[in-house]
Amino acid sequence: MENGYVILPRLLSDEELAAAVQHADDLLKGVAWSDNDFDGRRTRRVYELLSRVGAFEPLLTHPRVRALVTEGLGEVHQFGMLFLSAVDPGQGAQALHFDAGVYPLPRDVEAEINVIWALDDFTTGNGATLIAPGSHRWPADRRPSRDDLIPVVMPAGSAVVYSGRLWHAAGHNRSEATRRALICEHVLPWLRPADNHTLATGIEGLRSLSPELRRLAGIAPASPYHGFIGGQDPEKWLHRSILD
Ligand SMILES: O=C(O)CCC(=O)C(=O)O
Repeated sequence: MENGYVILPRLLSDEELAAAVQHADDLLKGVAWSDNDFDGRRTRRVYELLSRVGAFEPLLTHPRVRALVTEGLGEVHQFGMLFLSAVDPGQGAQALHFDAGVYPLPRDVEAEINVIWALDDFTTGNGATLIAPGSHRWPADRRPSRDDLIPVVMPAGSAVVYSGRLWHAAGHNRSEATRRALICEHVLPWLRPADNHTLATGIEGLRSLSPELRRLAGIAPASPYHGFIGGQDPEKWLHRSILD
């Protein structure tokens, strides 16, 4: 609450980490570098992960992370942007930003709680995420200086959970190896999430998700009527239409 982030070291078992890394590598096959400076022209990104969750499921639903996100946003929330990121050698530091900056909300509204899962060790040399501790409480006109930043150094299998108001950026990868991460935003249920998960996942894809992931895909109504389809809870609608 005070610093705007917490590092949860070594949350994954060796088996879970190895499976997640293998899944990441499978998804990254044939993926080209991004075509813009913000994402990074030496960075590969994979989106639409809810239609190919695979070995990422234990990361997306990890109870320690889920508890923190629920504490910050309440029981009902949804994924915002969700992507696999591979920061390749030579990728320079990303532009500093805070994720909730996409919403025209006052700075004191906590609209997002986000997670970066380290699939490789995050080091000062390979572009560990840079954060400005406490910056989630800064006024709207304050920007971080170099002295405000620290790297999120953590071993593979760890996660950093942080406020969507925290200033941060991917660091400069000066190493010889790729730095892979699973980045998972969670937003309040009445906001439009950055990614369109329902369209990307499709009706059959949504049905095949676990109930928890389906809720996080945006199926849980924000409140009665808010998010309904055909006048009812989309969870009921999805299952009723199987029977039709
Ligand atoms: O990869 C990272 O360390 C952070 C990436 C990030 O903040 C973003 O792309 O929005």
